[in-house]
Amino acid sequence: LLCQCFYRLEVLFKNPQIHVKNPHLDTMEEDVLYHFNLGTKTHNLPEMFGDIKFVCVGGSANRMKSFAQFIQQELALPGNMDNITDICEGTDRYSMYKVYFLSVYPGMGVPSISIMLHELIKLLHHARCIDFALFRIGTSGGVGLEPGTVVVTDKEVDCFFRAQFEQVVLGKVITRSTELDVGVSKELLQCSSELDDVPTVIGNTMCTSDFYEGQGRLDGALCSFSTEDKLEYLRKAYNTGVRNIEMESTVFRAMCRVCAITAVVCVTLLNRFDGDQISTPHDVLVEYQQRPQVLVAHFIKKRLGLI
Ligand code: R2B
Ligand code: URA
Repeated sequence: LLCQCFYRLEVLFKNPQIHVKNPHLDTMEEDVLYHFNLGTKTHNLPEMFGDIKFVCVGGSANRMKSFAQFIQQELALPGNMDNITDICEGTDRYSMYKVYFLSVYPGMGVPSISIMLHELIKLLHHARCIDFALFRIGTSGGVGLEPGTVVVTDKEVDCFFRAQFEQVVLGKVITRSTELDVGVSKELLQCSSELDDVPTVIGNTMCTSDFYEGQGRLDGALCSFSTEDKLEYLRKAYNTGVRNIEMESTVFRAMCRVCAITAVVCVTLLNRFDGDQISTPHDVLVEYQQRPQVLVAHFIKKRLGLI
């Protein structure tokens, strides 16, 4: 089974080699991936990472560590995972665990994940990885959904419900699309129907740059709007197809869609029509947070023909 699993890991995803879209990189003698504490001269990146077939980013540092251990167990991969070490521990910025796949904690919010993605995409490029997929797993606020529902993202939208990611570059706004031609969302939805306790829908995910006012919460340190304003905005979001709100998805898709198969899978911790505070008991939240992991693990196992 083990040999079969390794063999199959090679054919998990069909995707050409990653192409970084930066001509300047070719002229550099060395590339230091500063926030990972890795570099092309100091590390043999093809040897360290060349076998990577999928990458999951999201959650928290601890969750991504236990996710690596969970996948190793589920796929019966060899190695002692009790002492798994953080490849980025020299920097304190991000956390990264490797077991034939990468499990990365990218911090919270667009600026943090965007720095991480620049270095991750270059890492996969330098390591000459081919045929792999990138998943964002995590938590979110639900819009009109039962708490605990998993949302597999159809389209990542900004706060104006546009499927795009805007960034200021050299004083000008650059717009990158989050629209996807080939996705795996339907395949993930099918997987969820084969699992107990992973209620899942496909919907749009709104990405914001703030957890409080930016997500229409009334419970931040500042609040500039009324309850009616908040509900009207959430209703508008719902009517355009938004089913959850989080803080990284647009830049994740915009940066990765050109170089890998991608999927965004986030569990909802609360229904934002019912409130803003996350007061669900800790053990219930822990179980919710495992749902995207269970779904992605099932998807991988199915692709590998293990189930
Ligand atoms: C979901 O949860 C975090 C905020 O609590 C943020 O990283 C996100 O996208
Ligand atoms: N993460 C978010 O970004 N928003 C929520 O409401 C819950 C988790």
